Amino acid sequence: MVLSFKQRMAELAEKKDSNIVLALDQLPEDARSLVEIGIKILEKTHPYICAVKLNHHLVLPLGLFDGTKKIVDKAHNLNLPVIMDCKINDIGYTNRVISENYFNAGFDAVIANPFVGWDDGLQPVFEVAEKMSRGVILLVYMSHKAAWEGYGQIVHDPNADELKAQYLVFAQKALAWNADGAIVGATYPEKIREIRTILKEKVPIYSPGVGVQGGEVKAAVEAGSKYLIIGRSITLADNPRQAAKSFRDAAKD
Ligand code: O7M
Repeated sequence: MVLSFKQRMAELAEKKDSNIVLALDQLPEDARSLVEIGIKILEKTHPYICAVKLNHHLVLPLGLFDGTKKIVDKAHNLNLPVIMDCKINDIGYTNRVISENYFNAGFDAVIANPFVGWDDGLQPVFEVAEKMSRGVILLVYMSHKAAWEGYGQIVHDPNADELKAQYLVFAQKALAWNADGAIVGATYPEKIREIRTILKEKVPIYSPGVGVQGGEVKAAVEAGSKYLIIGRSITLADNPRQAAKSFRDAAKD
């Protein structure tokens, strides 16, 4: 039986004793190419992380089937799944093409925005992911300062016929659509706690925002984050290996 992305992540996190997802975004300035630097950081940090997340920082300059694929292949050689943080947010037809391209380039999961809804929105993304045994992770509450403007607005929930915060409706969608994960900023532990009461063990919470953005490992994990997405505090550290290990150890404690 093929394991779902959610199951693969849970197994790997346990096997590697780490819940750190490395955001391979901004890399230190160096005479070498982005691919070489990215691969070097993976070689240094891989014992202490359970997955890698790429964003447009590398995919735009490197090209999807060229440099990016080399990084994805390297991560796979190190037994690390790779998540594409493309925040899919378009009509269904376009969303299908976006997800097919990322999955064909080897990505194990994509991140999508539930704002576009299901019908002719994210349904095709979930269909492609299921067919190709990949994952879909949904944004539920972002880590930045203005997150309240969109994710925190009060909306009418037609199912319950009541007013509630947008992120609570998104958490319910993550559950109903059987998403492989939900993104909730580590900068808002109280939101993690609230969303966790909806998702329980069924949809794991991935939290970016630790370190540079001000979020703390302990507060996020205690509130219910299963995975921590960490970028600059590792990639730009003097010693990325040591930084990854410290975050891994702090999360374990
Ligand atoms: O640790 P950092 O701040 O250097 O990097 C955090 C990464 O997580 C970076 O790739 C951001 O684009 C991403 N991110 C957030 O910082 N906040 C969010 O709310 C959501 C994400 C993200 O990963 O979205 C899926």
